Amino acid sequence: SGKRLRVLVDMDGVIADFEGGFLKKYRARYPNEPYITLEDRRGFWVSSQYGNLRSDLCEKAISIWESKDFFIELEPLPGGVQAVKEMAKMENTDVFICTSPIKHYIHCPGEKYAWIEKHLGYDFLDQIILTRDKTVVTGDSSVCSKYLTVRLIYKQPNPSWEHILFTACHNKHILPSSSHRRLLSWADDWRGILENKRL
Ligand code: UMP
Repeated sequence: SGKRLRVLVDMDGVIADFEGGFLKKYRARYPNEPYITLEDRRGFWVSSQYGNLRSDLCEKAISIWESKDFFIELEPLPGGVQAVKEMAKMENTDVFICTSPIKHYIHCPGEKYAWIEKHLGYDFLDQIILTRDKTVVTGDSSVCSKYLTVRLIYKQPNPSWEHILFTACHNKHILPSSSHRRLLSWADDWRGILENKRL
C-alpha cells in the first residue's frame, strides 16, 4: 500500500483543547477581567490578542498556561485520541506527537508526557518529539493548527513535510490556500490525506 509514512501530529489545538482549557481557567482566575470568546479568537497567539485588548492582560493570559496542572488537565479534542490510535495501527505508518513546550519549563514538558501516557498509553511515550522549531524534524505530513504567517517566521521556511492545517477557533477565518490542505476536524478525511501522501 505505497510508501512508508511519517506523520507528525501537533498537540495543542489538534488533539488537546488548549483554547478551551485556557478560557475556562482564565475566567475562573480572573472573573472580573474582560476575555475573548472562542468565536472572537484571531491569530495563533492568545497572549497577543489579550495584550491588544489591554496590555496587562498579556501577562495574565500567560500566567494561566504557566501554572501547574494546566497542560495535564487539557481535555482531548473530539475524535483526536481515537484517530491517532487508529493511525498508529495502520501499516507502514509512523506517528509522532510533535509539540512545542513553553519556555517556562517547570510543568509543561512533564505534563505533556503525562497527557500522552494518560490518553494514548505508555508505549506512545516513545513517539514524542518536543521541539521549539518543528522545521528541523523530518516527516511526510504534519497536522498542526498554526497557519502560514507563523510558518514564515520559522528559521527554515521549507520543512520536509506538508503542513495540513487543523481547523481551530483562531484559524477558521483564514481562506483555504493551495499550499495548505485542511482537516476541518478529526471527523474529516484524514485517512484520505494519508493515502494520497503515500502515492
Ligand atoms: N502558546 C504560547 N502562547 C500563546 C499560545 C500558545 O506560548 O499565546 C504555547 C502553548 C504551546 C505552544 O506550548 O505555544 C504551541 O505549541 P504547538 O501547538 O506549536 O506545538
